[in-house]
Amino acid sequence: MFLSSPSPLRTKKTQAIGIPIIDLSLETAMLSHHIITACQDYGFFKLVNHGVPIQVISKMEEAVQGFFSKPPSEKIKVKANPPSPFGYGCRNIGFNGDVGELEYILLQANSLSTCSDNFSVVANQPTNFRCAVEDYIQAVKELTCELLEILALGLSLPDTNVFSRLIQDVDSDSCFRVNHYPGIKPESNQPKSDHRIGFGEHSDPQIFTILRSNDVPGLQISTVDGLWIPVTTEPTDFCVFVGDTLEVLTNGRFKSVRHRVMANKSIKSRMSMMYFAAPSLNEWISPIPQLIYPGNLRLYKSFTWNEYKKAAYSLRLGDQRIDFFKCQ
Ligand code: GA4
Repeated sequence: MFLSSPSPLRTKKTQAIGIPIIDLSLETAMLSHHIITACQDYGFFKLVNHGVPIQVISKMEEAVQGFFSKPPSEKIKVKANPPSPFGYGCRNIGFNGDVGELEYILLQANSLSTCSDNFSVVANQPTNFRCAVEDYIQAVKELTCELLEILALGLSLPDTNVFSRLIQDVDSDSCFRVNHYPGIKPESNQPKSDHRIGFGEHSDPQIFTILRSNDVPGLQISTVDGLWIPVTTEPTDFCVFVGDTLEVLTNGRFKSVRHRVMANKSIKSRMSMMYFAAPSLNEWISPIPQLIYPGNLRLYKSFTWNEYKKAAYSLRLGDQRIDFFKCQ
C-alpha cells in the first residue's frame, strides 16, 4: 500500500511531504500503481515487507563491520587502484577530486569471488565474508528483478522482463558498495556544523539502487522542486532509488532522484549498503518505444552503458551527466 510517512515534513513551499512507503506484500495491481506513482513523483520509495530474510541482512552487516574495524594499515592493503574504482576507499570519491567524510568498499556484484577487480578485497577476508556478501547480493538482485517486473507490468509494456533481463544478464555490470560514516568520538573537537558532507549530492547512474542502512540518520533526497528531505530508515527496510538509466529507458517518465548523505553527527557509526543494478557494458540504452508517442517526444539519445559509465567517471559527482545524452 502507499502509506504516507508517519510524520510528514512541513516546509514553506509545500504543505506536507510524505515519502512513499510501499508494502511489497500487497496485491500486484495496486502495488504497481503505487510504485509507478513513487517513481514518477519522487524517483524514490521506502520498501517494507520485502521478504529478504533478516538473517541475510544481519550476517552481511556483521561481515562488513569486521572489515571496517580493522586497522587502517590493513584496509589500505586492498585500496582501489585507479582507474579501477573497486576496492577500499577513504574520503576520495571517483577520480576527479570529490571527497566525503566516509570510508567504503566497492565491489563488482557479478561473479563476486572470480572477478579480478574484487580479488584483493574478497581474498583477504575470512570465508564467511564472501558467503555473507554473495547471499545478500543474490537476495537483493532477486528483489530488484521483482520490482522491475512489477513496474513493466504497471506500464503495460508487452515484455515484462524488459528491465529485469538487463540485470539478469550474466555480464551485468551491477556493483555493490558499503559506506561507513564513522561516528564522532565523544572527546573530539570536530566542528559540529550541520553542513558537513558525508557523500555529496548526486544521482545514481544505474537502473535501480537498493539501499539498506542502520538507524543512524544522514540520508536526504531532493524533491523535484529542490527541497531536501531527511530520510529516516529502519534497519529492516530498504530504500529504492531510480537511477539515470531507468529515467532514460522510461523516456523521462521516472526521474532519477538526487540524494546526499550529511556527515555523521552521532557517536554511533552510520553503515549503509547499496546494490546498484546495472546492464552489461555493451548493452544499448534507449527510451522504450511504447513510451514515445505524439505529445511525449523522445528525450534521450541511444548509448551503451559503457559510454554512460565513462561519462560518469570523467565528470564530477554532482554533475547532471544525463543532460549530455538529451536529444537536441
Ligand atoms: C554514484 C553511485 C555509486 O556509488 C557509484 C559511484 C561512483 C564511485 O564512487 O566510484 C561515482 C559516482 C557513483 C557517480 C559519478 C562518478 C562515479 C563517483 C563519481 C564521481 C559506484 C557509481 O556507479 O556512480
